[in-house]
This record gives sequence, C-alpha cells and structure tokens, in this order.
Amino acid sequence: MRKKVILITGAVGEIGQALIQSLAESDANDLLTLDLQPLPADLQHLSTHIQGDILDKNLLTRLVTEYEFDTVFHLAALLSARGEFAPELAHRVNVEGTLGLLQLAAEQSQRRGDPVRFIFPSSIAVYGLPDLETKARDYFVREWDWNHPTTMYGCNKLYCEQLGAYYSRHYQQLAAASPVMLDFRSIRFPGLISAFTTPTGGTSDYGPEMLHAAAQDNPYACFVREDSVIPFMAMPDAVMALLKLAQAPRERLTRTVYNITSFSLTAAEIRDLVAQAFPNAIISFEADGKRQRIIDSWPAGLIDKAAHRDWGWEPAYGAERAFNEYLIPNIMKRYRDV
Ligand code: AKB
Repeated sequence: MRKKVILITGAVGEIGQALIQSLAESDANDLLTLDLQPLPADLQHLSTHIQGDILDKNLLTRLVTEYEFDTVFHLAALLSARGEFAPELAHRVNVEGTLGLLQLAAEQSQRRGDPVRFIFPSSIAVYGLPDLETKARDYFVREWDWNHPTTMYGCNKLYCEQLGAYYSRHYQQLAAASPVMLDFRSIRFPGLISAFTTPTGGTSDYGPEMLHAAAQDNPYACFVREDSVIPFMAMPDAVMALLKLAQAPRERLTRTVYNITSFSLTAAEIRDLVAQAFPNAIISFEADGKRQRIIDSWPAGLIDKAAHRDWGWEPAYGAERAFNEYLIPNIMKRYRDV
C-alpha cells in the first residue's frame, strides 16, 4: 500500500522551512519534502526528504508509485529578481514545474477518487500598476485589478493560478467519464519577513535584508527609494494562512485565488522600525532604477475581504507586533547565539 503523505516542494525555501515546522507540530500526515538542496540539519528528523528537481519526470513517477499525496504545498519557484536574470529558466521551473505537479495531482485525484488539495503560493508580483499616480490612487487592489505583471515571475504566477483553476474545473472536460478533479487553492502573498531565514532572489528582499543586516551590525544600502511602499507579512502569518486555506471546507470557498495582507510600510518606515531596535544601524538609500520599477509596479496594499469572509483569514501580526514581538526578539537571539 502506498504511504499517505503531505508533499512540500521547494521545502528548503523560507516558507518551506517554516511550514515544515508548523506541520510537524500538528498531527497531520507524514511529510515528504522535495528540493534541489538538502534540508537544514535541524529539520531533517521532521520529514522524508528527496533531494531532486521537480522537472525530473522520472523522479515524480517514482514518487507516485511509493506515496499517495493527500495535500501538495507547491512552493518551488524562482523569485522575481532572479527570474529577470534567467527568464527562461524561471519559466521552466515556475510554469513547467507547476504543470507537471498539477498533472500528477490530477491523476492521483482520479486514482483515489478523492480530490488532492493543491495549495499554491502566488504573489503581489501578478499585479502591474502603470505608474505612481495610479498606484497612489488605487492604493488597495482587488484580486482582479491590474493583472498586468511586469516580471517573468509575475507572469508565471498569474498563469499558474489560471492553470490551477483549469485543472480543478475543466481538465479532461471532453473525456467520456467525468474525472474527480483536484482541489486547487491559491494565496497571493505580499513580501514576507522571517526572523529565522533570509530571502534570496526576490525584489521585496530589501525589507528583511535591512533588518537582518542591522542585527548583525552590517551597514545596508536599500535598493529602493524611501517612499517605496508595498504590503508585507510576518512569516508565522503566512504559514498560518496556508494551513487555514488548506483546511477550509471546499463549499465555503468562492474563489480559487485569494489576496491576503497584514501591513503596508514604506521603506523609510521599515528603516524607522529597525532603527528603534538597533539604534546604531547604518541604513542608506541607493535606489536601483530597475528593481525600483518592479516595486513601483506592485500595489501599495491589498483588499483581502474574500479571504476574511470565506476562510476566516485574520493576521495575528500588525506592523508593531510583528517587529516588537516576533522579528526583533527572535533576530536578536538568533545572531547573539551565533
Ligand atoms: C519577490 O520579491 O519576488 C517575492 C514576492 C513578493 O513574491 N518576495
């Protein structure tokens, strides 16, 4: 008999590491994690880890013969800045990787006669506001506003949201028998900030980088202007949202893709919060035109009413609490203990 597991791809990324810890604390199914990298030593006892590539079809076929996926958290992706340096690779990983997993989850749903839950993190990168005047006017955007991404990553995420909806509603629609569809659910995340890991390859990275640099007494040159504003979220809220959406009763969900947000901050406001905790922090602003354009095209805020209404989304951390109770104490401890 195949073993029932929760599959997490991209498990060594920031969200993956935090998610493994949360899932391991609950009495959820066993975890099967997949990533190009090995799991950090402190997580290794929490899951069966496969070091491999989601683009490796033979590997996926082998996994299906051994395991039954109940839920898939498909986190593997190249983020927005890295994707601009390697757009075709980003397309392969972000789109072809997702397509392969959707197919696999669709087949598993049919085979077991029960929908596999496929949880997909999307991003504010799917938005593309044309200029700062429009960004100021349409400060808070709804899911269907300004879906005109300016990065390969944003295009990939927007398309994969659509692919997920297709696989959960229309896949094999002309085939004779009506198949059991997979159950696709997606969240559009703002910039995420973790106390325990640092991001790589994103454009919202200046937020966490400022904080982690200050905690290590390193000077930091922020690559966007002081007035740049996008929404952010503390990592525990991001993980809580993924788990809450995964557990929500299907009949309560009116959308496949949900905005969620916690707080919007300008880069200067992040600097001020960091400086309150680390008064000796040396933070300068040296805007890089190209990355600035990406941040300027992302919304300042998100409307997340549907997530509140359908599955009870409520962030635990506003800006003050995120910094004072989660980020600063844990980051201080982390670098003091190094
Ligand atoms: C990035 O900057 O690419 C990510 C994101 C907002 O999706 N952090």
